[in-house]
Amino acid sequence: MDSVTQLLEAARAAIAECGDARELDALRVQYLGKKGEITALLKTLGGMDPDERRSFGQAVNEAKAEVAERVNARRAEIEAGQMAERLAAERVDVTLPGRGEERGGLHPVTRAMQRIIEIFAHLGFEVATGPEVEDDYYNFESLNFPAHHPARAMHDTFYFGDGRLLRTHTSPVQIREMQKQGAPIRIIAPGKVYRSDYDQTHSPMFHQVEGLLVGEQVTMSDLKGVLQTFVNAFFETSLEMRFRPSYFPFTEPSAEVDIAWHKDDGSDPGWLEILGCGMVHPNVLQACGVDSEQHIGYAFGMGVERLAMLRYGVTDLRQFFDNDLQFLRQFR
Ligand code: 2U9
Repeated sequence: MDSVTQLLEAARAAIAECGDARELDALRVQYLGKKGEITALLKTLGGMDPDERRSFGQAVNEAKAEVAERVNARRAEIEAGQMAERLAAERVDVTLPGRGEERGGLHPVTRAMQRIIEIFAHLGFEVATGPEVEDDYYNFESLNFPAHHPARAMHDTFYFGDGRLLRTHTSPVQIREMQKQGAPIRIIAPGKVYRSDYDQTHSPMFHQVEGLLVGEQVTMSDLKGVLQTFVNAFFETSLEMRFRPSYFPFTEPSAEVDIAWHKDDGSDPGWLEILGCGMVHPNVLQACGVDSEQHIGYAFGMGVERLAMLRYGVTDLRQFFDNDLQFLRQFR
């Protein structure tokens, strides 16, 4: 009987002192396991006479029940303590102020693009789009670029090596559209274009809006009138504008368009090139199945980043592509 009492006292003390779930389990095995101390006492019952066996058996069974109950109670305490610790550590103060929300805004290039499209839409032009991956025929050949002509080199084309290329202008969209619709036609082609070029005023990807109008009685002064209307609307002021002779394979005659521009620094106004244009070359009309004896057209093209730089006073084109929020927030 003394051995039961001693064992029980030792077990009570050990369980009470134990503060760790794993140690507690070791104690459970030590006392109640198959090879445990209480189990060992029960195994001694066989060699006892019936009276002794009854009283000793009862004492051991009571001890067994008490140890089991104390282990369970202690386990519940330990778990409750752990939960309380976790709750304290992971406490969220729901009264703290939130991080706040900020209103976004359209990218300045997107805004300039939308402005350009809206102005030409008012002038009756429909928007046409097409693939950015093109081939030599649609990007060059149909646009009257002779094979091996230096004008191709001017475009610093990205080639895939399998005959495909990244379009260097949105003109292929208009070729495809003219092949589909024929004449008369009045479209603009906005979109991304690609040229292997990178500095303060050039980026390998930029945006263009090109325009094409083909009809039966179309003159270069119609073209000039439309472009004058456009620049006045885009810059929201009456601007002096001039055509300066130029060369593009796809237009003849061709012109670059300058506006009289007053810089912010108060210096004298100078001529600033803002777009290119011309009368569509007869070879281009023929490539689209349009009879160049009966039809005539004009075309123009502009770089959207360049117009956005002028309108918003941005001096380095690369700022448009840096994703610097301090820069972008100015346009919200
Ligand atoms: C077809 C026929 C003719 C589109 C044109 C320009 C002149 C032009 C430049 C402006 C700045 C390209 O982004 S830029 O470097 N573009 O000067 N583009 S005429 O002529 C076409 C287009 C399609 C079927």
